[in-house]
Amino acid sequence: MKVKGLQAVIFDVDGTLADTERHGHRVAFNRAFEKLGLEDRWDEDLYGRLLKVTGGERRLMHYFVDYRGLPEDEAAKLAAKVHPLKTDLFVSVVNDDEIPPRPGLLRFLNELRDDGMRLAVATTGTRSWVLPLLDKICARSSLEAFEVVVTGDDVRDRKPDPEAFFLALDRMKLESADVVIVEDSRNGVKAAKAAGCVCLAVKGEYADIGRLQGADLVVDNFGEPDQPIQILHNPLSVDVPAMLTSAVVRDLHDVCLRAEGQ
Ligand code: XBP
Ligand code: MG
Repeated sequence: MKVKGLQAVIFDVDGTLADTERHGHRVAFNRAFEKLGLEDRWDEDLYGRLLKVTGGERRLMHYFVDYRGLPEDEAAKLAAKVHPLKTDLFVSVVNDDEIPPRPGLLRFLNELRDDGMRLAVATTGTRSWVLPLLDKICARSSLEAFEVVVTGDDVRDRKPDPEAFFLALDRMKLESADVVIVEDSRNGVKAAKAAGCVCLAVKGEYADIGRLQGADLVVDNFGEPDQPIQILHNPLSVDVPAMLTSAVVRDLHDVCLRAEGQ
């Protein structure tokens, strides 16, 4: 099959487009616990450990069973009660607080768009906050900025399962070899590789470099003129300048596919 060359870039949301977890989602979970009269509070360290489970409701279930010792049926009921409230509270965080895009992201998105690249989002998060967050971050309608937005509402399985990425590919009528996926976490990189795609990791606030090694290139940020990127893992020795550009992503894609004999 002749590979058409890079057609699209698919972005994860949490940790990739913005640092939403430590001071965003975690705060919303704690506000939900408080509103429901629960004693639970997730500090920054505990939340970092709980992030190994993607999907807020599944994370709550994991916490109530493994940390609070509740029976599964009770834990499931409580998670189902907390999560919708947390989601509403996170929408307020998105609307009221400034959750800035990661450094260099908007420059990178504009470069990709100007270079004719199709753009999509595939996240484990809940659609009711994803769309307003994308609107705020991209300072334009999310559906203008991204051709396809796949959220946790659209899939049964969460990352590291690749279902969200396969659905994005299906909706864009593309194959795995046509895209590069941008992720920030171990679960996200595993999902991208399980989808058979080239993966660029922009290390997230909670990610451990050692656990991003499955990615084809790992950097610390998207890069700005006054904030050059640091290369954290470059197994294919791709030529990476001080900022991520469309040319770098195209080169990464070409080098990876050549290395895979495609
Ligand atoms: C990150 C997640 C989400 C968020 C919380 O997804 O795992 O669950 O932590 O959002 P991604 P919800 O990195 O794929 O964007 O509570 O809506 O799940
Ligand atoms: Mg993420």
